[in-house]
Formats: sequence, C-alpha cells, structure tokens
Amino acid sequence: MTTCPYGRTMLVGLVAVAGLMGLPWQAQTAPTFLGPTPYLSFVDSPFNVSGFTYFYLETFEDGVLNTPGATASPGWTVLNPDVFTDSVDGDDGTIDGSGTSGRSFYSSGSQTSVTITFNAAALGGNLPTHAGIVWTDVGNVLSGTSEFGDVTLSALDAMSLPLGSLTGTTLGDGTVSGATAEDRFFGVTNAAGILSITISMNNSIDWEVDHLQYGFADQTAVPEPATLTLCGLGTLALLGYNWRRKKGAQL
Ligand SMILES: [Ca+2]
Ligand SMILES: [Ca+2]
Ligand SMILES: [Ca+2]
Repeated sequence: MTTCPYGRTMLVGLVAVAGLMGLPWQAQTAPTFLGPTPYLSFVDSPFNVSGFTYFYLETFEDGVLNTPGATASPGWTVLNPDVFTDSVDGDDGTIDGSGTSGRSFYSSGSQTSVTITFNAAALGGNLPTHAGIVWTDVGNVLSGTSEFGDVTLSALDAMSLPLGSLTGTTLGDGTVSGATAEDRFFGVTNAAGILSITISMNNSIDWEVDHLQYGFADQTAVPEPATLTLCGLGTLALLGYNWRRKKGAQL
C-alpha cells in the first residue's frame, strides 16, 4: 500500500477522494467479505461500480458457465426455466418476485458445495480482486428444517491460503417455487488476488446459486505523482470540511 506522508488524516482524505472518483469497492490489503445482502438484479451488487480493469457476470442465461477464466467444481448443472428454478429475479426481464423464468446453477442432488477457480492466464494475467455469487434457494435438506439452511462463502488467495469465510444463517423462505425475496449476495475482495471461492451448504445437496461475478481492480497502479496529488486533494477536502464545520458552528 502506498503510504501518504501525512498519516491517518490523509488516509481519510484519500478515501474521500477515491469515493468521488467512482472507484469500486476498495479491495483492502486485508481480505473483506461482503454480505449476505438482498439481491434481485445486478443493480444490487456491491460490485456494480466503475473502475474495474475487467469484470464478468455469469447469469447462466445462455445455459452454460462460460465467462472467461472461471471453472466450477464438478457435479453442478444449469437449470432451465421451470416451476422449481430459482434464477436471480431480474434475469427474465421483470423483477416480479419470481425467478422461475430464468436459469440458475444447481447442486444436482449431489453437491454440498461449489468451488469456482479462477485462471489468471485467461484473465490478462491477473486473478480477480473481487468475486461474488448469489445464493437463491434450498429445497430438500440432509438435516434441520426443509427449505432452510446455513450458507457459507470462503475463498483462497493466490497461494491457496484461506482468506476467511462468511456464513449466513438459516437462509430460506420455506418454498421451492422460485421466490426471490430471500436471495442473497455473498462476496469477497482481496487486493492481492483471489484464486477461488467456495459457497457451501452443509445440510443440503438440493440448492441453487446464480450471478457468479468477478473482476480485477488494480490497487497499485496509482503512480507516485498522482498519489501526491491525491494527498493534496485530500488535504484540501479535509481543510474545506473543517472550515465549513467551523463556519457552521459560528452561525
Ligand atoms: Ca423475475
Ligand atoms: Ca440466471
Ligand atoms: Ca429464492
């Protein structure tokens, strides 16, 4: 991480300026897990921002997982539109509480997890710094209450070391008819790259995901002169803020 010569104060300024520039959710030096958050279309993704060098969204609406540089572990299949299919709501063109007219990725009655592994060579030489997936449904369970369960996202870094995990507890809506209000986004960011993500349900082999998404945002590309400029802008922004605040106090 580039260090500003002004300490914490300037870090605040940098963050503020980065926000103004529309950069994506910052891939912190430390990995950051995001979610689970409601998700009815890509508009709801925390990665729906500008600033990526590359970004891919797999909706499964073409019937296959074929976005570049991503491979799923075996045993998962794409579900076509059906009364039991639970796609992300907006994939059928209408956000109407139903995902039955779209397509999803299904555990096929055999898998408690799916791992998506990224291939840097197929992605311009850079593993994604941001990766996410949307959990959309669970039906039959191996234990607990039918149509409910815990969902965990974990990830590995470029050296195959764990980046951590995030669990959403007791997800579900008690139906298998494609309702979408309970659909949830899970994601992770890591500035040094993400080799793979794994989403899992320990209590089910009858569940669905959708909207695999991943991108690369270069957090080290800012050259030193620009960094100094940012520091300067941060100083001005901070001074301006303090000036307005003090002036406001006088009114
Ligand atoms: Ca829909
Ligand atoms: Ca879909
Ligand atoms: Ca659902």
